[in-house]
Amino acid sequence: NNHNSLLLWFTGLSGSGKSTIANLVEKELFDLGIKTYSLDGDNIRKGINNDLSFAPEDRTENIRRIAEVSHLMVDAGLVVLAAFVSPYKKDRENIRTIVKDVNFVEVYINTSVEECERRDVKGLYKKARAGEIKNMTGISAPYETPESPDIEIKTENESIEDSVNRIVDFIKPKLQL
Ligand code: GGZ
Repeated sequence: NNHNSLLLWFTGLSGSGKSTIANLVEKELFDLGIKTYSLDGDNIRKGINNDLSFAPEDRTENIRRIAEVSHLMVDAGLVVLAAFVSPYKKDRENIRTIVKDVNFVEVYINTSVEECERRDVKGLYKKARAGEIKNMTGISAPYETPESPDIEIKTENESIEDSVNRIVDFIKPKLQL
């Protein structure tokens, strides 16, 4: 059990700011001399999980595999930052079971679906409204709100700098610096 490693898990809607915040947290950790690795849709859904869709059972399998991979990476001594919609409560609870003995921090990036749709960085909400994408979280698929995340970030009320600092301050005591 490595005391310099942990799993930081970001959950929230598409476009909520998970990856943006995770990347800034990673930068801060790098400056503290901590070895990190980030997992997100870009490196996971294009690789190991390229056989999975956004149907509920595939999302469950997506999260399960990511939790297993994260467990290995944390075991290897890394701080792992995982940014996935992870909309189902039972899937998020399963992460805790899978990584059991390692430090696990759940960060809920709470941005309203209205705001995510306004931003629509990738044009996915527009496509979902047009019926071109099915199972779009927040539109045609559920997002089950985390009830007791370790950290909740309301991106519409808090600056990104403050959010990043709050996360870094929360995990610092959990690491040997
Ligand atoms: C939600 C979708 C969908 C649907 C494609 N629903 O903003 P993004 O683009 O970069 O992040 C979203 C990503 C979600 O993949 P995850 O692996 O995080 O999802 S889950 O945890 O639920 O398995 C979005 C894009 O993929 N995307 N279609 N229908 N997000």
